[in-house]
Amino acid sequence: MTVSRPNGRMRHASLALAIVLGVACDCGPRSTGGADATVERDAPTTTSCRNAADCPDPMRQTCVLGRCRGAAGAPCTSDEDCFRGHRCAQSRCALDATDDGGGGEGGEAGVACASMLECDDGDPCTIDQCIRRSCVYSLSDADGDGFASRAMAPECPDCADDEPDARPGQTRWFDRPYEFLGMGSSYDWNCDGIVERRYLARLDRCEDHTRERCTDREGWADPVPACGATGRWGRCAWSDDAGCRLEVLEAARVQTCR
Ligand SMILES: [Ca+2]
Ligand SMILES: [Ca+2]
Repeated sequence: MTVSRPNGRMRHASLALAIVLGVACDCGPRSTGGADATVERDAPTTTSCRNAADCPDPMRQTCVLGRCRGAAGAPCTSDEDCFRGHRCAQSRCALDATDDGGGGEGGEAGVACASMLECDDGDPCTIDQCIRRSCVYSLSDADGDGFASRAMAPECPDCADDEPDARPGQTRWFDRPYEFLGMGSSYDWNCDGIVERRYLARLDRCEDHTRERCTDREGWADPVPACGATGRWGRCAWSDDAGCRLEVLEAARVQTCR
């Protein structure tokens, strides 16, 4: 993922918006300069950018995925040119009265402002906006699970902000990995940095056991499978005729992880 770094606040806002939009931020250049540096020929309604300084109104706009998007008062040709919670009306972004303004749950207003550049709560896990002349700070939580995306900063807890089941404290076990932003997959569903397998017990060779050691403790008859893989699950069982033998309880148990 490539993120241009015009300055701290603009970069913060760009990345935050990319996360809110549920896409990876690739704010790299789309054009090399000259007369076409700010407007794409084949998409005249889209203002392209490398950072907020390329946008017509950098006080109200920031660069998200190579496109200028803005707050209330910023120039626009469609809703796509405006922040979440805003609509494009008469070529200017305006707050959408039917929306909560993009603050969402946990949004807080207070400090007076003229632009989003004046709003910074110092928390890397929040999106800082200037709405109706007040700073609004809202958690960068695109999937709505109550945890901010780790893509914002390492201290933000959500390891996959486009997958609500992947979150800190997740107690369920999964037989499939989640994908994150097209960069790979993981079974770390509880975001603790460790992939934990649920079933670890292994059986020794049942045939080697005496009657006393031929317990009915259950376990894998094969090497402990990787996450999502299957193996034979069973126990050692005694019979006077055959001695200690493997009794397969499940021919293809799935290993689950988190
Ligand atoms: Ca989240
Ligand atoms: Ca884990």
